[in-house]
Amino acid sequence: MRDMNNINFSDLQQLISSAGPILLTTHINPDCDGLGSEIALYHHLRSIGKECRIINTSGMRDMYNFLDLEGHTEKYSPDMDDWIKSADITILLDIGDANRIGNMKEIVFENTRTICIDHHPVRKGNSYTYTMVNLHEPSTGSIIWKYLRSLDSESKLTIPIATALYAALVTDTGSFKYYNTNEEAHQMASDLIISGIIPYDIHKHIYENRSLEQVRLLGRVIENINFYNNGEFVLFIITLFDLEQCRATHEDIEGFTDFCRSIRGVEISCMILEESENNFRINFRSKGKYIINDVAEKLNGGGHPLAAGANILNQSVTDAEKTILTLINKKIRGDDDVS
Ligand SMILES: [Mn+2]
Repeated sequence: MRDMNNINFSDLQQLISSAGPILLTTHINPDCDGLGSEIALYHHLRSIGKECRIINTSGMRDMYNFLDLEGHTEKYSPDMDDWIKSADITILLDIGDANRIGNMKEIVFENTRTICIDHHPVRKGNSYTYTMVNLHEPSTGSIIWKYLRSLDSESKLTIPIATALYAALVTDTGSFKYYNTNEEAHQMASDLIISGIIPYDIHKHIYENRSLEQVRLLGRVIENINFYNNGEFVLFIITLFDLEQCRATHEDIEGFTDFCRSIRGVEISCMILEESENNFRINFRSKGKYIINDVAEKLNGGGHPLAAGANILNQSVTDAEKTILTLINKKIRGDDDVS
């Protein structure tokens, strides 16, 4: 995955130190890894006197406000275009596919140099000026942690930085459960705890903060899951109607695909989420017997071997479901050209 534009920490440090204003951003519907990475980097950049802003296409879920008590993250609006045009560099965090910065894409790519920092593979056709991609890192926050440690290995990280990085790490490793959890993940956690964070406080914000609407929606999902391929494949569909009935939002689906994967005998779990009429977000999770990012790639998506996603646009839900059942059936039977 190394290419000519893949930079190392000292390259990044040089780029930052010689740069004018810096824009930080992450993908639409940002998660704790994207937000934590940009917030941690923001505090660092400000501490070295850089002018920078965090501007995201989507707003932030209220439950993540603890990551940004001072309110540095901003939601994009066109009146920010003048500032964005004045930015020298944009650092895109946790976003290997530039399409996932939504309606900021054009202004960012036309006016600034771009650095993609990620642990997902960069999608083909993306034209980042530089990339810092390491597929072996459990989170993008882990890359930021290593970068900050490459600058100063001695002193404690500030509480806002350590909080942001811990949230990134704990969510992307599924609380240190997923296959990507390694020794360094625990070393990073240890370093952040030494820096003064209290893991349980962060855990409470993220995991003991469910809305009633989310629990209602999960109940509906559990009632309506379907099993295929001798129970190895579980599929569930959430339509706009389901969301409306539960008064839930797209944000409330976080963790559902993982939850369904946790059922005994299930190897692959898949969610079809109707994001707007006849447009679907597809999430795949695998327990490890099958890799599924190749399936996601068939749908022009991508991701990690055991956690990937794609979009299916302008199809009926029945057709979207059929497409997925066919792909997964081939994958499980092993008689396909997918793997
Ligand atoms: Mn991530």
